[in-house]
Amino acid sequence: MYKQSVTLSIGILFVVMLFLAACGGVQTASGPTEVHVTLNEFKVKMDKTSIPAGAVKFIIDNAGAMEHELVLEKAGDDDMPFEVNGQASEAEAIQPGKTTTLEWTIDKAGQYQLACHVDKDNVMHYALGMVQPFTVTE
Ligand SMILES: [Cu+2]
Repeated sequence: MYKQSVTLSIGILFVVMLFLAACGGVQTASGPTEVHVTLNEFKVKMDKTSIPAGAVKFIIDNAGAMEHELVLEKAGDDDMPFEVNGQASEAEAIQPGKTTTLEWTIDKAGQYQLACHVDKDNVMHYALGMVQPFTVTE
């Protein structure tokens, strides 16, 4: 009787471990956080403004009539993209009607922003409101 219940307990434990392993697997396979960004004259719109730290994929749609760009930077900065291995956290020269992506890993929680720093024909997009702050959580 004792032996039987021990065998049963080990069996249940095994099933529980399998279940936990499966859940962990789902989490690691989920990939970067996807954020949809829409650019317009003169706004930057995000479908979410709070994301967890880690890999993020911005899917950027230029729905405006002008060329725009998108710079990922610290909140309050003015055209200060991050740089890692010679790569900058920005997508430049996005033509009207075009969609592009920017993938980046944000390790640190804090306040960031997505901004357009195109300054053409005396039109400073950033000054006209093309900036959207967002929060990165732990
Ligand atoms: Cu712009």
